[in-house]
Amino acid sequence: MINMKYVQHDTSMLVDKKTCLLYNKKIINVIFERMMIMKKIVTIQDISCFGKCSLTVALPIISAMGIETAVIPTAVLSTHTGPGFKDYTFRDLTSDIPAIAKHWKSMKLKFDALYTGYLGSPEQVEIVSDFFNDFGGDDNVIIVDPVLGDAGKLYAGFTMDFVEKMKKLCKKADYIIPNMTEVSFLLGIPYTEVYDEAYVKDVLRKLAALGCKVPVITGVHYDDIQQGAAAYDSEKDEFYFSFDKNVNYRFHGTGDIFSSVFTGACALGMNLQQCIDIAVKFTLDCIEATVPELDEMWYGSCFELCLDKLISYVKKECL
Ligand code: PXL
Repeated sequence: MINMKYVQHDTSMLVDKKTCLLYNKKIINVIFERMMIMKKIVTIQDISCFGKCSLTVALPIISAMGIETAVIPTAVLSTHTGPGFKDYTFRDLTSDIPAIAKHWKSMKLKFDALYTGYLGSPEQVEIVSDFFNDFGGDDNVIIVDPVLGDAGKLYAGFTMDFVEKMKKLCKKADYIIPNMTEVSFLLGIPYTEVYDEAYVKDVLRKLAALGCKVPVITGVHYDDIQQGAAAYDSEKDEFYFSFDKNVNYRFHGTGDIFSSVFTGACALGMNLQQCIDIAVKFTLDCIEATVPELDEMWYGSCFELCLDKLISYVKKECL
């Protein structure tokens, strides 16, 4: 692109009109090819104006992976709802979603992946379900991060009615990405921090029985040494695991980081093992970058400092 601009502006005196037109044609072709090969994701989740999670995490991460990111903000909050913030504002954007979908349908927009995160109300989950009907298909994937809670508890404002709606949404997904708390709510089983591989395999099968093709559990750890993700491809009846160092702190927004990288990797055509490997590796990078800044851990992790690493991982896998 830089060379092309150079030809157009700086050396216009040196090349004749015909050559210039030829170059322009080449430029247009390159731009067109680039547009054709560029993957496109739509992510549907809230925008928390302060506190790093949901859209403020998904957008930079997916963009850094070289993927176009369209967004449907589900709500605008002054901060996220996690411990540490109180009296946050919440503007519900549920009624905007059908209008956005209608406009996009009229333009016949297509996406390589539909990716949902935090949804604000049971009604919103139903509207997102309609969106999946309109924009999902054989040529794209649906990825649901069933954001419900953490550390054994539901996030503020969520009820069991909301959990039931989220369970139904999971049915429509190719991939769901719950943490262990969300697993317990989705399956209606007690939350536990002590489990083994057999337990993880058992709950993965039960999650697949909800109707999704591939459940992926995040934050899996059998000890203090390793932490990672476990997945089950129900069509192949195969399990996949990816573990790295266990850094024993809880950081807000790491689930959103994992899901965004996983979604990007999936859209780029990586296989399931590659998808969980890159998501585990980058999430650990972000956690390690935040450890020296422990003040930040309750509102978000320093993922910004690691985006260069993510770009290099993607280049390594995709070039
Ligand atoms: O990180 C998940 C998340 C997303 N959005 C909002 C949240 C949370 C978790 O607390 O409150 C608004």
